Amino acid sequence: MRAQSSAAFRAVCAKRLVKRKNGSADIDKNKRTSGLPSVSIDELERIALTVRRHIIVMTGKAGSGHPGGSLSAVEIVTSLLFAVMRHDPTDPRWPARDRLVLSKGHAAPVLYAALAEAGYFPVEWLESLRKLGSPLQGHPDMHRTPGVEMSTGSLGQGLSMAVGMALAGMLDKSDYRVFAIIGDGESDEGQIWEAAMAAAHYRLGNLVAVLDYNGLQIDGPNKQVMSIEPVADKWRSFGWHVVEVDGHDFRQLLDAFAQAESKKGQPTMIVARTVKGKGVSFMENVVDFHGKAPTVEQVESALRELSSPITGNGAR
Ligand SMILES: Cc1ncc(C[n+]2csc(CCOP(=O)(O)OP(=O)(O)O)c2C)c(N)n1
Ligand SMILES: [Mg+2]
Repeated sequence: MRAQSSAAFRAVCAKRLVKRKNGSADIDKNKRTSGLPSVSIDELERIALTVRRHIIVMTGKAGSGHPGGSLSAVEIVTSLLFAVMRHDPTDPRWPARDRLVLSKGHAAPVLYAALAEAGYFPVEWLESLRKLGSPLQGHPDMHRTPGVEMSTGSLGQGLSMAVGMALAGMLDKSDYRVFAIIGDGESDEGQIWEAAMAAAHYRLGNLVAVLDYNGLQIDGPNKQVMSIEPVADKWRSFGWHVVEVDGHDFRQLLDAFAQAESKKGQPTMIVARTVKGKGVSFMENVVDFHGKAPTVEQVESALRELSSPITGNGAR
């Protein structure tokens, strides 16, 4: 049950990301993207496939964890770490880095898999998920794991911490940007809306949140537990710029992130419609796989399904 190795990807990506850093820091401090090589959609889709396979293998090996909400966020996290953010896996504390806060911290496997692929730590670490003493605990721990920006898991808090980071960046006159990923069940927390109000009040144009809108939470559909509709209107009424996308379509996601970058003085919310368990037929839209690991047989079956990339229109 070893995770699929993709050293070639990591080498390509590490080179690109370092160039990204130099492109910004050495060429022109104020130009974030000048002279940077672009990442192809094909390449992103291949990385997403690898990340999905890691999620299955790691949770299967751990015998616990949260595969459903990890699989729904694969394209969101992959876009950020491989195409959008300015960061350097060889220098995780680089002061000018963009920050990513996984507010829905239970989806740690997707973050760990993408960080490993980006080169923050060896892919072999993924096999230690949730083991006693491992750097990869069940929820992200900023003191243990390179690339983890904020310890999360207590739902509702991550967005507030991202607001604080964005405010600090503004006060320091730094041009780093802050990204936060929240869940739709997590949106039941009142603290999310306090953070929403504060971000608009402080005109945090350097803050982008993504809602992983997979329609399910821990024990059922959001619509039954606590509907968040009309969610786009809610965020607009809180003063945010809102973009709605298919959260598994890289083109739509990258367009939305580009739009967010051009918005000054206003935070952006990307409402990403996703499928919980995306990519594995017996996990898709199944509440049970919120917090249940696949069995050995299910790992084998899932890996057979995850043999070719998912393209923008959902086809393989
Ligand atoms: C404050 C708090 N209350 C309860 C939980 C337990 N919990 C973990 S995940 C989850 C459901 C989250 O649903 P959602 O945000 O939709 O996550 P996703 O579907 O993306 O996995 C709950 C209630 C928690 N982690 N924190
Ligand atoms: Mg959900």
